[in-house]
Amino acid sequence: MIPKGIIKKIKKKIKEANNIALFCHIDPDFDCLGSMYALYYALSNIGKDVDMFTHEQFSSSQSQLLDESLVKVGGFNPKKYDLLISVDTPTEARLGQYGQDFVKHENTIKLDHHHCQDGNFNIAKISYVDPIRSSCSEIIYELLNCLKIKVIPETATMLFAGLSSDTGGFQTTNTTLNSFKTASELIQDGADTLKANDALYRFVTIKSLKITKIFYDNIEIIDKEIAFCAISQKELNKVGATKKDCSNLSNKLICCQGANISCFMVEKELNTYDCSFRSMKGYDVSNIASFFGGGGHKEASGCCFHASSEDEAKKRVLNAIKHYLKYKEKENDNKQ
Ligand SMILES: [Mn+2]
Repeated sequence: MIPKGIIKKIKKKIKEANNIALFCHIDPDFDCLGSMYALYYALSNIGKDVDMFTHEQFSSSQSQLLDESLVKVGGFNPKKYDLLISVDTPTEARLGQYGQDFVKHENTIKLDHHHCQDGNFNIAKISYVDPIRSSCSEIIYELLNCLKIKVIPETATMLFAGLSSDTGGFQTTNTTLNSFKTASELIQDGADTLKANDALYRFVTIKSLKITKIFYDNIEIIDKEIAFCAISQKELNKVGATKKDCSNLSNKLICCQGANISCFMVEKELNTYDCSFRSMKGYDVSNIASFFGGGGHKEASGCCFHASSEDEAKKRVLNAIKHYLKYKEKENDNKQ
């Protein structure tokens, strides 16, 4: 439950604001985009002037669900807005090019569900962060209800997509009774689940199918419990794909039998390696990601780092995972 004091503060800020700017994290996923679009539709519907800011072009599945013409990339003028709201974004760094302006602005609200470990996460004047929530979309839904702002069908569809995406289709361990309850209420509010599911799970481009083949070929199981897969720039280029065409693959990697931790490493630019970690219940991969300056959740986290070669990157990341598993083993021994 969002505390009444916070609701009251947010209500006042929204009431007083005419021009509102919304922000999401770099490398945007469906939860942050869904949360941002949901707020956009809801606040526009009550007569506010709202602009959304993002960082890059959408992936093909994102542009299938979201009206890309509604977002701006760059060109943000903080003086134009009397309220800034960030969603699903723990730190200033994750706000990318908007981070500095956001932190300096006098009226800011942060709504998030990331557990903060490192970095400057005290970025807004008013903050509501609940790491127990499956998704930021779940928080936005409760907030709109508490603020008595009508959840119109467009808003409901966006929140359903965010909720479904961050719970891996209501399957990951962060899925709670409240996630299902929220989903059912969103459907009552008119969420177009078919449209959301098509974009999230059914729609696939030829190039992402081709990169999926390479993904399966490259999977290795290390020490019986680490599922690892690397895809190089060369391999991406061969099928005309980018990192964005790989976005769902790390969820498949953790499904390998016996795997407790998975790491999907994509060379997104030359010598720049993007790692996406997943874990089974009881393991915390946000530890490993934060070692490389990244972060996220216990079961899903990510980081990006430079290395002189794929071999070096692989070595470093596997060392970190093995180190964590050893520590985990010791911790278990101590408990017994
Ligand atoms: Mn999220």
